[in-house]
Amino acid sequence: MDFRLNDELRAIRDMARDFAEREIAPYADRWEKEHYFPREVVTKMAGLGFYGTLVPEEYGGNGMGFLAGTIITEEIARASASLRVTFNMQTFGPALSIFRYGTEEQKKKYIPKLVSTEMIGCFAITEPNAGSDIMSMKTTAVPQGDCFLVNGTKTWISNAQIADLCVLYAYHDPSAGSRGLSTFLLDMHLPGISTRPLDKMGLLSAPTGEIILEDVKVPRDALLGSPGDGVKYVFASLNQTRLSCAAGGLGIAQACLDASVKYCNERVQFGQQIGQYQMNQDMIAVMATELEAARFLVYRAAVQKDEGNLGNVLETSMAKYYAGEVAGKAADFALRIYSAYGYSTEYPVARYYRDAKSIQIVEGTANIQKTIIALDQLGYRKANR
Ligand code: GRA
Repeated sequence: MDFRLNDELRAIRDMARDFAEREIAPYADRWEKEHYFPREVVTKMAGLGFYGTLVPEEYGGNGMGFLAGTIITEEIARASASLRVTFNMQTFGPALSIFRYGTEEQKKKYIPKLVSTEMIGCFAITEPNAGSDIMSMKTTAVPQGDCFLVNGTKTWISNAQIADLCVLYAYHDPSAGSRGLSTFLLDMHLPGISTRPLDKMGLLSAPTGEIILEDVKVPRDALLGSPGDGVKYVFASLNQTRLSCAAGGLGIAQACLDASVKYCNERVQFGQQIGQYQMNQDMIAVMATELEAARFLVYRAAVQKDEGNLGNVLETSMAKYYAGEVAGKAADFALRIYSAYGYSTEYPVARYYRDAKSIQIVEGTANIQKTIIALDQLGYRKANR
């Protein structure tokens, strides 16, 4: 067991941190206010290889691995939690699913364009009545002639309104239970697809929307992997995107700690810096310790994946659950330390507070992660596959 990052990973972390501090942090609050998705910055990140970590060179990636991808996500989230979402939409979700299950033709067609961000990706699981309960989704993709006829509504889809490619989960045979679920590489520019933007509390620079699918004719070769394997792919994909989401939680918590330390050393009340007060020291100590504990959980899950264990659902769920809680608490503490200035939009702390809540909700809520962990511990359902 070695707790130190090697030289290569330290260099990647420093590069991502430097990029985030120069190109993202100074503008993040303005972008949020304007609900602006800075695609030009995303393109720059692609130029640095940030979206190629899980993909080998032959498909335009750099194969640096899960821990590298995790560290990059963390550093970007520290400056803007909205921009951490792009890692799941390009790499941890679509590119990795296509790499694992796609045909050679599909890999060549899509992966290099996702890595370079020439194509913006998304994945569509959630529906108005299928949130935590994935399997109750209603979208169908029924075989018809040389196509699948797709109908349904997906909601809370990151990138819905800007995506070129969507990894869509839908029932090709609604009567076949979980064996009726399949996965499709949906060209978002096909006739019959419309989108509607959704407003939300935070992550305002990350577009979110509904996708409405009305008699969309999807060609047969858009099927990913085998028909009926959708259930396997959707849970396997969530087990990778949850890692990147957890890394986002680390970034937010680190931003909260950084901001709190700075303010504790600046702000003077009752004749001394507020960092001199033990009640603030308590919060700083708890934030620093819990963040470090969360980081070890997240990095361990990433290292396991780099060792080939992509079915580490238990450890990934623990990492996602705990990183979400730590981000939420760190944001709460930062707001207490900043008080009225934390509540104002003059400082980024209010943004951290809004964004931290998202980590407890997306990619499976905190309660879903706890359910997965508890069922495993109680011996009711083994988490790791
Ligand atoms: O036996 P079977 O053939 O019927 O299959 C079952 C099971 O074996 C079926 O799924 C299979 N399965 C798996 N297969 C491979 C279950 N887990 C796995 C796995 N890890 N790998 C149904 O299983 P079940 O046990 O009966 O499941 P369930 O009781 O229906 O639900 C389980 C559970 C609650 C854990 C699940 O539904 C779940 O994880 N729900 C959370 C939904 C979620 O995470 N949504 C995220 C939406 S995407 C998103 O938020 C994007 C945000 C973007 C961003 O910001 O990053």
